Parts: sequence; structure tokens; C-alpha cells
Amino acid sequence: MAKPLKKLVSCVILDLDGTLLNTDGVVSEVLKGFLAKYGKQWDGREAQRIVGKTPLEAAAAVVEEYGLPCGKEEFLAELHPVFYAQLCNIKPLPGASRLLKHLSGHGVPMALASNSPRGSIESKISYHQGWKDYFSAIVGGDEVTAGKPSPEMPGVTAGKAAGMEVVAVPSVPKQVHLYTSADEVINSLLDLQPEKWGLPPFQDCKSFDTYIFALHHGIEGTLPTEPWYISGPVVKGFGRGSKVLGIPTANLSPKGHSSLLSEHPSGVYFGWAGLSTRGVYKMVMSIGWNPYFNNAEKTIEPWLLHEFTEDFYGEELRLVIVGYLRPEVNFPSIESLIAKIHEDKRIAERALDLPLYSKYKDDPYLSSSLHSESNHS
Ligand code: ADP
Ligand code: RBF
Ligand code: MG
Repeated sequence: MAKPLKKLVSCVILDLDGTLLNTDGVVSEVLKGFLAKYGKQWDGREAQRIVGKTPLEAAAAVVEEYGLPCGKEEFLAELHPVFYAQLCNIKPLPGASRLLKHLSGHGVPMALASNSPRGSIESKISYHQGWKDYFSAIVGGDEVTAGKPSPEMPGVTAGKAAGMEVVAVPSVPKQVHLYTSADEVINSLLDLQPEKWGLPPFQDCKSFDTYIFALHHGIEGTLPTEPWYISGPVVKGFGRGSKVLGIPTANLSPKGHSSLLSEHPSGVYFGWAGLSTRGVYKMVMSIGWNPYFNNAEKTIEPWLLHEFTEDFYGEELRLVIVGYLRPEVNFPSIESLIAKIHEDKRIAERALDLPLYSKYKDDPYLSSSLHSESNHS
């Protein structure tokens, strides 16, 4: 049974790094550059080990992990200025701008509480139009005598101790068990439902007409995203898509896509898929760890909504992702997983007919063929 709403929320306190900003993305990029200097190669899988750490802690972990021929302090001293020069490249996490705009538009007061120093906070947010004005108060780690109590759970314990309702948005995957004291744990801000807390609900379908159309077609649950692009050859997956589920997914290799993967929360998305020699198709995909199968690696699995008469392993697949459907979840049975994926398919199929989403069908990215080899034959 759902927990009864204890109190109506009247103002919101937000964390910055890993909640509103993808700070880890930039930390990863900086560390990658340093490793190259030491002749080591960053393959993206270490990313998980540095998430949620300060740049300094992350650096220490990397020195140890890679057995770098330098002291931790030396590495940190080198890293620091490079990281600070990159503050301008820290991007908002998906759903962050939407949330800030929404709450501010409804006059909900917001404050920012972060463990990083005040100056660093101000500098980070200064690169995002309007962000400074969203907050009526900002508190930095250097302005309080004791920072947030536990580095594993920034803010959750503090929030509960202050009698607040706390929604945790962990940046480390598969760590839900660390946040048991939070009132809710969500995968990303895309999944936040303000109305659960007595705040005004999102109304994303931009025009009233679109909203009514969506209601009629059962696609009111889709959320348009800034389109993002990803491509690569179709690789072998776990061999269970078609065999176990009857749902073939043309897997892309996570290698070489580590920054895109860290930028985009796991979940079920939809968009358009281009196969250079075949055409452009509607597509619905999961990106993540497939909780039902509990994969070790974040996978990218698009199901092309078309009947093919043959496999197309090795072919160049290009994707434009235009909308978000739901978080990945676990299911009590394989039948319920399959049923849910078929529902995703129906929603995506209809949604992609909306001008909002259908306009990307003609995106040149989908049909531009990368490889000239195919012309030689
Ligand atoms: P794997 O585990 O190797 O990804 P799947 O059972 O998921 O195997 O099957 C995926 C393969 O099936 C794709 O790589 C592709 O070659 C083929 N395929 C056939 N029809 C489709 C479709 N509609 N969508 C995605 N892949 C398809
Ligand atoms: N797997 C899950 O464990 N949970 C999900 O919520 C989930 N949603 C999916 C949605 C779509 C549209 C697709 C294509 C796949 C989804 N899967 C999900 C992934 C499924 O488990 C995966 O395709 C198989 O593991 C095959 O490798
Ligand atoms: Mg597959």
C-alpha cells in the first residue's frame, strides 16, 4: 500500500553534483586525459568507481587502481586546476532544467545545499542560464561546521533528521539499498512526480491540442527529450532477446559510448533507427542493466518496430532518441516483462506519429552512410 502523504511540501532543497549537474561526466573526461598522459587507457568501466566522489577522492582511487608512478598528492595537484578549468563544460542532468523551470514557474521556493565550496557552486551554476535566480538560498560545504553526515548518502540522512520528505536520485547504479531512509528513490529527475509531494504536476505536452491528442491515443506518458544520437555496428548480445522474450533487440556495443551512457539515465526510450542499406524505422529501446536479468554492464538494446526477414549483425545502426517512457524495472515474471515491453511498443508506435517526434524521421543522421565500403561491391 502507498504510504500516506505526511505533509505538503512548500519548498525544495536540491543537491547539485550528481543531482542537477553531471559533474561525474567532466571528472571522467579529465581523468581520462591524465591517464593517457601516463600511457594508460581509460575504458570507461572505472566510471562507476569515481561516481559520487569529489575530484580529489576520484583521483586517489585512480592512482591506486592504475598503479600510477606518481604520488597521490602530486596527481591531485596536477588534476585540480584542470578540473576547475572544465567547470564550464558540466552539463545539466536530464530533467534538471525541466524541474527548476517548473518549480520556479509555480513560485515554489528552492535552495541549493551542496558539499562543494560556495565559490565552486556559484561558478558551476553561472554557466547555466537563469540558474542562479532560481535559488533563494545557497549553502556550500565550507559554510557549515559539519557537512552532510554520510558521503554515501549525501543529503538523505540530513534531510530526514530535519523532518523533511526526501527523494534520493542516486548517481551510482544498483545502490538502492543504501538509500533506505529516503521517502522515495528514483532513477533520475525524469521520474520525479511532484504531485506525490503536494507540488504542482508537470504538464509537458506543450500545446493543449497535443495534450488532448495524447490522451486520446494513450500516449500521455511520454516525455520529449532533447534528441540524442548514437550509432555503431550491431553486436551480439546475450542471445535471449528473441529466444527468451520473442523480442529481438539490435544491441550496440557500450564501448566507445561511455560518456553518452553516463549522460543518459537508464530507462525505456523511443525514437528512430536507420540501417543504411535498409531504411528508417520506429524504435523502442531499453538502456541499462535490465533489472530482470541483472546485467553487469549498461546495455543499449533497441527493438526496431518492423518485421525483418533476416538478421543484420555487423550493420551500421544509427539511432535518434527523441522521447522517454519509463524507468527500467524488475518484474515478478517473464510474462509480465514481455507484456510491459509490448505496451512500450504500442505507446512508442503511436507517439512517433506525433509531429513532435515524427519530424526526426528525416534527420540526415539516420541515413548518412558512414562506410564507403558498402559502395565498392
Ligand atoms: P542478441 O542477444 O545477439 O542481441 P537478439 O535475440 O536480441 O540477440 O536478436 C537481435 C538480432 O536480431 C539483431 O542483432 C538483428 O540482427 C536481428 N533482428 C531481427 N529483427 C529485429 C528487430 N525488429 N529489431 C532488432 N533486431 C532484429
Ligand atoms: N528489462 C528489464 O529487466 N526491465 C525493463 O523494464 C525492461 N524494459 C524493456 C523495454 C524495452 C522497450 C525493451 C526492448 C527491452 C526491455 N528490457 C527490460 C530488456 C530486456 O530484458 C532485454 O531486451 C533482454 O534482456 C534481451 O537482452
Ligand atoms: Mg539483443
